[in-house]
Amino acid sequence: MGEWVYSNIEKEMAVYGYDSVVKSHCRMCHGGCGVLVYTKDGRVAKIAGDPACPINHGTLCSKGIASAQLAYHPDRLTYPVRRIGPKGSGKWERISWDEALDTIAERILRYKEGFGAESIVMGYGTGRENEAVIYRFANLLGSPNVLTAGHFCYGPRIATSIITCGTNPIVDYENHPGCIMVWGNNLVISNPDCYKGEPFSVSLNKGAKLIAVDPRLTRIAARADVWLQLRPGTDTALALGMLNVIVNEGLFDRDFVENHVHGWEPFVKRVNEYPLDRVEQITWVPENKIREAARLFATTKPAAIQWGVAIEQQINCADNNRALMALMGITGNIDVPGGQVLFQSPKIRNVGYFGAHRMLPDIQSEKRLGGDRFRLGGNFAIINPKCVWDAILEEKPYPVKMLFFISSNPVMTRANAREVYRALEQVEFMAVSDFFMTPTAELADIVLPAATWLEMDYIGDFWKRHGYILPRRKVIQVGECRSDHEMLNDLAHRVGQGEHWWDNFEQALNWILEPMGITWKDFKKMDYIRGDVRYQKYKTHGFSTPTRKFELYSTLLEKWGYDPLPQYREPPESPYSTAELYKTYPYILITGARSPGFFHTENRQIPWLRELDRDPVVEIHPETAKIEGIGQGDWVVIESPRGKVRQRAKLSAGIDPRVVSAQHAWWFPEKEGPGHGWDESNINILTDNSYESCDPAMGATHVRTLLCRIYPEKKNGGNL
Ligand SMILES: Nc1nc2c(c(=O)[nH]1)N[C@H]1C(S)=C(S)[C@@H](COP(=O)(O)OP(=O)(O)OC[C@H]3O[C@@H](n4cnc5c(=O)[nH]c(N)nc54)[C@H](O)[C@@H]3O)O[C@H]1N2
Ligand SMILES: Nc1nc2c(c(=O)[nH]1)N[C@H]1C(S)=C(S)[C@@H](COP(=O)(O)OP(=O)(O)OC[C@H]3O[C@@H](n4cnc5c(=O)[nH]c(N)nc54)[C@H](O)[C@@H]3O)O[C@H]1N2
Ligand code: SF4
Ligand SMILES: [Mo]
Repeated sequence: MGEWVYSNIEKEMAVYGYDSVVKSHCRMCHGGCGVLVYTKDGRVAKIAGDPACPINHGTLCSKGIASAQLAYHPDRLTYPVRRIGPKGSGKWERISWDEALDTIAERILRYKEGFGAESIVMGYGTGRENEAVIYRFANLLGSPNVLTAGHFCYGPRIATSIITCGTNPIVDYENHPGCIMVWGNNLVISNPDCYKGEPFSVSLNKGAKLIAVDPRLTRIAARADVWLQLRPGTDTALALGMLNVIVNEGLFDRDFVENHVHGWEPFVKRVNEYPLDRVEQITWVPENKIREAARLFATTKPAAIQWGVAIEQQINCADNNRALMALMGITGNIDVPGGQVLFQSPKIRNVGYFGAHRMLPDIQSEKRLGGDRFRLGGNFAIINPKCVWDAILEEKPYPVKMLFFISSNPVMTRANAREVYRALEQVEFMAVSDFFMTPTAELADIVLPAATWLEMDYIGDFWKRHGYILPRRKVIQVGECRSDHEMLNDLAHRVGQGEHWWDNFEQALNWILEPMGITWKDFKKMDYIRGDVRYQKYKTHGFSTPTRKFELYSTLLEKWGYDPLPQYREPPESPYSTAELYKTYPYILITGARSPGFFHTENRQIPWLRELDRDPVVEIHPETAKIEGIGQGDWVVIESPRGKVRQRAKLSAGIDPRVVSAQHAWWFPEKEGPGHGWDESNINILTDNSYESCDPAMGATHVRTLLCRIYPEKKNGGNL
């Protein structure tokens, strides 16, 4: 393979006059794909997939290919700025890095002294491979408050798998599962976390059976042997129904159940509370389909569940995860080739260690916002965003004085966006690090210009659980942009953390790699390193849980005061739990299905990517459209009890007529004015963040199970 790549590269270089080709590691999404970056006259001229990379085998998505349009975008921030007018005025002046970091450091020290380190909240959104440095900085500062998307994204999968079996089980596509159950996930579009759509598609082409659990007829659902079109938010009931079939028909793995699980009897009692007639009523999925899927999953070996974020953005977040883990476990698919493997990382200092979690004193960790309310989240250093907004707006339980967002756009991406906006307007001091002046950055006091993946050296996939690490190599420098790693390393020295940091970030990379006896310079010459691959490790070591077993019955959840077994709760807003409201808001609203070119709020200004989707789109069934007088492509108003926004209608027979699916994260960089239309189509104006509506253990907000009404914009006089 390697030879093929290089002979072609030489030909291409000669024909097109490229001056170099750098092997690197894309991070336009959660990252992962190996790339070849071609340069000409010192600039990136082309990006191609690296066929020798074990993650993507030469394939790339549209975002990876368009990376240079991000790096060289004319609107990019290329130097630090300070706001000189009122918040949102759009008036900024250029300052030096020294002045920017000195100002931020001075505020940090001032608030720590006056209000305690907990009054400073560090924040990021989804994973950008900077989370380990952010946690390190916060923990050493003594702040237990790092606001991430972890309450309703990926954090729940990690937290629940750690308490159930010690780590996150990853689908082993390299050994081709015989059956794949894709649950609330659309990986051929989203390529999320540890996964890429390509190896999944290869396993399908090799003949894997496919079950899809999704309220929409996605491309994956269209290829499925069984498609379960469930009512949004009823996943736990569906999984318990499938478990009921597997338990009562004796389709489980007896050896695994007898020797390796904890809590079988109470578990069986619980699944018996979910007979299929009850489950059909809750989920809207016909009994026979549930049975067919359960049998197919349990009797095809090996089998795996490809789970996605949809199961997490609900009141049943933790229990959805736990019920799906029970399905993986009792069918004997944990840690077997082609099943779900508890992969081991290479022997380096891992993200948890780098994040210095152990260095946060207990007395500070006890102050974590919402830690006593959402105890599963709190125990994994994850906080619910509303706790931060309340601490700013009402100073409860103590005042938060400073926010430092490093790669997040919370006015677009967190529930109840108007409350988020108010909190950001009110907070005493806010710093942001980003590529662009986003609606969130517009409310900051200081904005720092961040480097893209093309502008940094780093150990790619360091945080993932698939067992690989790959070098990301710096190719270019744009303006004064700096990586978040270098920026925080520098800031740490200014707030008295110097002894725990390095003279430059290359030394940090050396420190991470040190246990393997190599340096960054050695690693830079390598393609990748993979941890040891061994299966069924539990047979000799047990699972890394309090009982050393696979905990169907969670002893930790019990200790923290929760039901130790998965159970179904009706969504906080639904045709059944809020029947009165349903009369006025007669559709179930799901939000956030991904589109290929965007990454949440990102890329709306990238020409190749905006061309793929010009406008925000809401999917509705043609019958619903007819009832509401909506035509294909019309601008429509979507309204919930909390507000309304506009998107364009896309009619699709692949969605239940009672459900509508709206896109999230839409703003319009091309619009004049500091807000750039942040509240016109932002679906999080409609979402709910009340504590009662969140998952009680994890603190996840239910951005996928709302009620709404929908009507043509013109009926409303054209104004919102
Ligand atoms: N209604 C609804 N809301 C949702 C979702 C949904 O499905 N429905 N999904 C949720 C999920 S799963 C998530 S994870 C969150 C994501 O929430 P966020 O992470 O807040 O979303 P992004 O738009 O990706 O914001 C990232 C910002 O960081 C910048 N950025 C990107 N890379 C870097 C970097 O390396 N360094 C720095 N300093 N800046 C960088 C980008 O320009 C962008 O402005 O959104 C959530 N919001
Ligand atoms: N291009 C692109 N890629 C991305 C992102 C992006 O914004 N754009 N975001 C990244 C991030 S942070 C994340 S978390 C991942 C998420 O990636 P995925 O996990 O693939 O999530 P989604 O595409 O949001 O949703 C998956 C499916 O869940 C379905 N769904 C909605 N409600 C429910 C429900 O109640 N139950 C079930 N079973 N299914 C439901 C939707 O119809 C959708 O098809 O993608 C990552 N990758
Ligand atoms: S899937 Fe992610 S890592 Fe791969 S090319 Fe696309 S953006 Fe880059
Ligand atoms: Mo996410």
